[in-house]
Amino acid sequence: MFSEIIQTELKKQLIRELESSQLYLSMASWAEYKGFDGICEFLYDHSNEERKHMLKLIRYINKRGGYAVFPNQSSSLFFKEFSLRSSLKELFQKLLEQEKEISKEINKLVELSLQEKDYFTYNFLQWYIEEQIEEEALSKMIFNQIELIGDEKVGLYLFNRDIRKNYVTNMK
Ligand code: OFO
Repeated sequence: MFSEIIQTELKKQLIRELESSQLYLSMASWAEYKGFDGICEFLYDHSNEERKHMLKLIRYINKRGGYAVFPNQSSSLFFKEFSLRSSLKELFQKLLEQEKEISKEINKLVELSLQEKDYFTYNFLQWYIEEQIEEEALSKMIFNQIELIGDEKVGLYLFNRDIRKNYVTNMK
């Protein structure tokens, strides 16, 4: 049974995925503007991934007989922006915090699906758990590297080059 409460909470999660996508898009634009051509590709790619996570939720809600509606355009999520004055370290710190926040919400959803005895949703959410484990670990690893490099220009140059080589899946 697909309860109202599960539907409502899944809809909130699809908005969070859209928020992540929007935030990473804003970060990608920042990185491109600053000349980090590898980092920006990573972030554009990450933004697209988050949009796919949102789509997956929309399709699931509708498949179960719900209706995945969107908030109206005055919602704050359309203004998620990464400040031009921020640093690269702040960018990856924010990204890590965002991923941790999403993991927390996924955990709550899993708990709710068990309380509601909705094993279809419980099963559906396993994919998100795997995904968050990977994304949190990757974000943490990148943040640690950035902390290590600091303002060292050669280090930043190599990092920018390596991130393009190692992590970007959908190159232009
Ligand atoms: Fe949607 O995977 Fe991260 O946030």
